[in-house]
Amino acid sequence: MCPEDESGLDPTHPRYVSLNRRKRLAEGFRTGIVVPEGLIAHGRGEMFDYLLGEVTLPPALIAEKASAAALLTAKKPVISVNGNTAALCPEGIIDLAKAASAKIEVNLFHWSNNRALLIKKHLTANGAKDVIAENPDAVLEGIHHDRGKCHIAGIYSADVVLIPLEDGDRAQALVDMGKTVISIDLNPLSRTSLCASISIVDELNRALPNISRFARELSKNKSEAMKILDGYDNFKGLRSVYHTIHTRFYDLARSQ
Ligand code: PTJ
Repeated sequence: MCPEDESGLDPTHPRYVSLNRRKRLAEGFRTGIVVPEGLIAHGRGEMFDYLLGEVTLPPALIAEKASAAALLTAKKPVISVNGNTAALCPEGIIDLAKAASAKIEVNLFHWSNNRALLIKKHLTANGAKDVIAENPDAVLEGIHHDRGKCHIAGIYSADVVLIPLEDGDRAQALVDMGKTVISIDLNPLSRTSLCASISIVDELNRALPNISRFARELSKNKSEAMKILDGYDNFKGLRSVYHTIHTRFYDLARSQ
């Protein structure tokens, strides 16, 4: 008999971490937090994580530090949370909101008031306070569809928005509204990664604790945070990710 953890998974399985994430997502799907499309999005993310070697690359770490700096120096920082993000890493969202004094807004691509409430409940059960979720009272400029729904007290009036696992159209709308947009997206070719102000090409569960750690470090030195932001070059980071994938495949091809 193999040992099992409380989730019923075998911790000695070589893909235990990945199986655990799938389990959280599948549970989220069963409880109505995650939409079916979210399962597809996760598969796409896993595929890109394979290409990256399932590690936080140096350019991702730089982007995570710059993101911490942007959140800390913001007037109104907001973390946007969708179904996948809530199911995968509620602890990470809540801890980052604390570390960066950011608001949490449930903001959905496949909007429903009921799902927003379910996600709010899930976050609250995990220790979140003051989650903005139901009854949106604003729309993202240029998005005349349910997926534009948001809150004046949250994303609509925010100056810096963190958007994990976000759709490109909505990401672009936030950029067009003049906000500093931080994406977490394993696909370095997605419209979201290409249009964000700071593109973190890393897995959500690795990225969030890194940003929190940097936020705690930088909170003691805001002028250092400003300096980091001033010197940050997003396209340099994306080029470095493309280069890493290329080199990784080149080396693998030569070694076989
Ligand atoms: O809950 P909703 O209604 O707001 O819908 C959420 C989804 C994810 C379905 C919606 O935002 C969507 O359709 O997103 P996309 O356009 O599929 O983009 C999601 C991006 O996140 C893709 O580029 C994936 O590669 C990436 N991704 C998936 N899982 C992870 C990830 N990036 C980082 N970490 C992950 N775990």
